[in-house]
Amino acid sequence: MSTIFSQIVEGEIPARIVYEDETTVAFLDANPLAPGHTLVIPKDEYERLNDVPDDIATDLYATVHRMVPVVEDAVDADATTVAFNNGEEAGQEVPHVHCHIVPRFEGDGGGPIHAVAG
Ligand code: DGP
Repeated sequence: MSTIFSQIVEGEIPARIVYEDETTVAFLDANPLAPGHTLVIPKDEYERLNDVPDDIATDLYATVHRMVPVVEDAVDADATTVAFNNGEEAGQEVPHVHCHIVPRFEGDGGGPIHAVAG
């Protein structure tokens, strides 16, 4: 049974995709903590960061690095919280590695962990 994020990669369920290349995809979070909240995933299914091969980890970071300024500019954010919930006990709900890019605004009141504590 493939994850909900694999179904997005396959186009089986809709998502607001904002970037895609050979190995990674970025799309808007369906339950955003702030406007513009974006997720970056590897197209292949890995449950945790620990499972991701080096070359895909490099691609994943490259997409995160590329998307951070795009997301900030899109919603005129002051900053971003960029984080992985890596494992169930850390709050990971979807078992397909994903990086949260959460736009942050002056005075938004969310601490660094609170911002991704779904
Ligand atoms: P985490 O708790 O770190 O596993 O975050 C999972 C995130 O995934 C959560 O912020 C909501 C988001 N999400 C869950 N299902 C869907 C979906 O079907 N589509 C989209 N775009 N986002 C989803």
